[in-house]
Amino acid sequence: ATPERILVLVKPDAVERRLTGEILRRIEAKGYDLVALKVVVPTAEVLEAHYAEHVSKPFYPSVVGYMTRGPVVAAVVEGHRVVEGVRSLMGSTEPTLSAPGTIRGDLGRDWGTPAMENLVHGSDSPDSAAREIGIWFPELDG
Ligand code: YYY
Ligand code: MG
Repeated sequence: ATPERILVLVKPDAVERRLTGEILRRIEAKGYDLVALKVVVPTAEVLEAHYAEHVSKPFYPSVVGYMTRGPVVAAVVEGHRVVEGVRSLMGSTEPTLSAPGTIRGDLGRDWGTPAMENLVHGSDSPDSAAREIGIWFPELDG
């Protein structure tokens, strides 16, 4: 069976702060494999597909402004129970409340901006991962 996969996005705040290497380092150091990687400025269309569950929420316009302000690094990461593992490495959604030792807890904070700038995205289930990988990496099969 193919090992489990997750879509990871290093978000524009992390790219701006030159934290891409640090974030990917933590994922690789945990023992997961990078199987696809690219730098891309997301379009509104890609974000609408990606954030389908959030499009109608009040914070969505600020998320679009945040996520389209510069490049993101998109990655497909593979490994046993990688969704749970990467979600654990990321920490909880709000950087201020994320545990120390996590990416968001160690490197992120609340900047008081309209958008919650939390450095990284990781799919929340294997099904979400498959859906999101199709959006960001349509050139990958399976
Ligand atoms: O999966 P995760 O990124 O931890 O959080 P989600 O609840 O899926 O929200 C997606 C994305 O939306 C989050 O990373 C920041 C943003 N957001 C926000 O700006 N304000 C909120 N109240 C909730 C989420
Ligand atoms: Mg989510």
